[in-house]
Formats: sequence, structure tokens, C-alpha cells
Amino acid sequence: MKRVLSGMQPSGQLTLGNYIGALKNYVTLQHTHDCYFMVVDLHAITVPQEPAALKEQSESVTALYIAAGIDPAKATVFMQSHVRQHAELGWLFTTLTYMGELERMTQFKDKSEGKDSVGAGLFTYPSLMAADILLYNADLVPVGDDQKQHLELTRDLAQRFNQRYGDTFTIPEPYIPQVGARIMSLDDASKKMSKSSTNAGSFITLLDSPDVIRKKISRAVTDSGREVKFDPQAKPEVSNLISIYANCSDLSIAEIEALYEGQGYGPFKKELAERVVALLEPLQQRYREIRESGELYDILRQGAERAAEQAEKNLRIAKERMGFLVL
Ligand code: AQP
Repeated sequence: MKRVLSGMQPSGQLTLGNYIGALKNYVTLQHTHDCYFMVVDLHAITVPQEPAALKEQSESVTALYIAAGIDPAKATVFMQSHVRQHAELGWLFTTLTYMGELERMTQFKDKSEGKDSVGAGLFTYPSLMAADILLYNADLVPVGDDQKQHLELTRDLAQRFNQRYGDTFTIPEPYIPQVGARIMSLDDASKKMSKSSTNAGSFITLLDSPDVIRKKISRAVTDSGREVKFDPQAKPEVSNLISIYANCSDLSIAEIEALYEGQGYGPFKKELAERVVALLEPLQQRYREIRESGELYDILRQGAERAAEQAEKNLRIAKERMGFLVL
């Protein structure tokens, strides 16, 4: 059975972008693959996090995984910092990564832009991400389009290690959705929807109430036309909303265009909001049940045990090949 690994940062509330770009695929892949889904708390601290918020968000993201449909009996669900091998292999990979490679990462450029001081971890985190994936010899990594560049670096680092020290790591493939790989902000279609954005109107979180969802969608920026048409170049805002619609229904883009032909944006936005509400309401109900059940820490404990066993095996092999004294 092929292995899958992916993770999300507890750097805010998960958004519809995180769901459509990645989480939705986690749920599907668990039925056909040996899956490892982690909450990447070590990545979240590459930008400052308030301790109480980090704790709450780490619990929330774990609960959202389960509420979205990940079954911890099928997939290994764990917190990155609970499996120490990540930090250790992360360091080994930092030493294998070239500065120029990290300097080319567009996410680093975006996140550091205009900041007076930027943590070194924000710069080197793609090396840790490579370690996360390679530690489990993952074949497939479900991610949104924004992570494609980091995954290419992971593949380069795996190849570099294998060439220097002998065949050790599996070269992973990205698994990116065809529609919705990059959900854009509701207020600016040139930026991706991001959970850490300071404008709450730019994203929909998986925990937004129905009224908030309706309000955010009704205020979402469109254009001065009235045609519901998928054309990301000419109509980026409307195309983004169509991508969201397609992912919250079983309709294709062509079917959505046909449904709203000649009707303008009003009815389209109204129905889109109802589709999003219908998708999220049952998820939010399960989320509340999980938070109240007190099961989360048991799930994380079991997940960490299963993950650490696998991680330790591969870390040992990597260290031996590099020439470390392994006891
Ligand atoms: N807008 C998006 N559209 C589609 N997929 C997306 N992803 C993120 N934003 C979008 C995918 O969600 C997964 C988890 O992302 P992450 O938590 O690792 O961090 P990120 O990619 O940096 O996402 P955010 O929401 O923008 O977080 P912050 O604001 O903290 O940086 C990944 O698979 C990602 O591709």
C-alpha cells in the first residue's frame, strides 16, 4: 500500500482554502493509502505565536481533521512536536540544503516581505518539511498549489541524500487537486486565501457560523460584469467563487456556468453561501462533539506512538549512512 503524508500548521483557524486544497483529499486518500496526517506545530512557530493561541489552535486543527472525516483507526494522526525525530532529521536536512535554494522559495519572500526582523526558522523551514515527508518514505503528499515549490525542494534533497549516501529515501510525488488547488482571498483575487491574514473578511474558516459565511460571501469582491463564467485571467474573483462552488457541490464548472447563465452574481452568491453552510454545518457539529468528548489527547498519544516507531527506523538508517555513531 502506498504511503501518504501531509500536515497543516496550527497558525490560525483552518480555512476553506486549506479544506479544498488539502484536507478534502486527506479524507479520500485514507481509504486507499497508508496515511500519516500531522499537525505541524513546529512549522507554526516560524512566525511568532502567542502560547495560549498555539495550544488552542493545535487542539482545534486536530479536532477539525477528525470532524472532516479522518478516521484515526485508519490514518495515523499526530502532532509534529510529539515525534522528536522530525526536529532531528530536520537539522540533518538543513545542513544538506543550499542557501540559494531557500532564497528562491516564494513563500519565504511573501511572508518576510516588509518585515524588519525575520526568524531564521522561516527561512530554513522547507528543510524541516522535507524531513517530515522523507522520514516516513511517503510516496504521495496531498497539498495545495502553494506548497508545490517546497515539495520540489523535498524531491531534490531526497535525491541529493540518496546520491551522497546511497539509496535511502523515497522520492515523493505531490497530489494537487485539479479544481481549487489555490483558493484565493475573498477581498483580493491576486492573493491566496490564508488563515493568518489580518483581514477576517478575506477568508472563510471551517468554524465560521452560517451568518458569518453568508456575510463574507455576499461581500466577496467580484467585477463590474454580471456573467458567471470561469476565466481565471479575465475574471479571477468570479472564477475563484466558482472553484469554491464546484468543491462544495457535485457540480462541474460547466454545469455551474449553465445554471446561472443570464442571472448575474446575486443568485449565484446566495446559493454558493448555502452550499458552504451545508458543507460546514455537519462538520462543525462533529467538531463540537470531539472537543467535548476529551478523546483528542488519546488520539494524539496513539498517533505519536505509531509515527515515532516508523520515524525512528528511518532516522537510524539515515544517520548510519551519514556516518553517525548509532548505538
Ligand atoms: N488558499 C489555498 N488554497 C488551496 N490550498 C491551500 N492551502 C493553504 N492555503 C490554500 C493548503 O493547505 C495545506 C495546509 O497549509 P499550511 O497550514 O501548511 O500553511 P500554508 O500553506 O501557509 O496555508 P495558510 O492557510 O496560508 O497558512 P498561514 O497563513 O499560516 O501561512 C497545505 O497543503 C496548503 O497547500
